[in-house]
Amino acid sequence: MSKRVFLSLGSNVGDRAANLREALARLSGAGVGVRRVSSFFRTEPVGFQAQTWFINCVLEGETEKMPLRLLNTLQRIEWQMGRRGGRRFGPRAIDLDILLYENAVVRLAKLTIPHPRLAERRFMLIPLRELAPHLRHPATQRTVTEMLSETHDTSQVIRLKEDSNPSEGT
Ligand code: A4P
Ligand code: MG
Repeated sequence: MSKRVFLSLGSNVGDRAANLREALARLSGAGVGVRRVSSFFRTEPVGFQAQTWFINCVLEGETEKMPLRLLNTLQRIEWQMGRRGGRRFGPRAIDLDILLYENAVVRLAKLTIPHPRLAERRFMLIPLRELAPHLRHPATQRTVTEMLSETHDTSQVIRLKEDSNPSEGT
């Protein structure tokens, strides 16, 4: 039985939009069917102000993988795309996070689903709203639209006109 998942993709090193596209292709080749992809957004870094702005998007996918297997797949792709540790919240060619996995609530040392910072991240909520505004957080029961209107995050998230035009702006 395949499961519906929402994944967050982010990059702030190199050709950021190309990195997102490469990750989407690698996911498709690794057992994560890509159903829909949000627009790409230029996003102000959250956590470290000094970094280059990110490009973020969210995908709706379908997979047979159990949550920890899926995490493993994401980490393998991050590794293949040149992520070699580095500081937490620091610059990265690609960061792949599991936002939602069906209605599952998972609390393990290395995996929390829904993503623990989903409600505090406009760079996750705004792309997610494009795909699923009425989707509910399985623990808080808030919809994506509600989480956005309630979040304290004020960082900027700007939709790119074309996902092929990553070079405009910062
Ligand atoms: N982990 C736990 N739950 C999950 C989950 N649902 N999905 C664990 C993915 N991983 C999860 O992640 C650290 C550990 O989190 C993993 O080993 C996994 O076992 P990481 O990717 O190695 O490190 P990270 O990304 O630096 O930390 P983390 O916790 O993922 O941070 P965030 O909250 O994702 O923030 N600003 C903008 N504008 N755009 C961004 O994309 N990203 C971050 C990272 C900070 N600021 C940003 C952005
Ligand atoms: Mg991460």
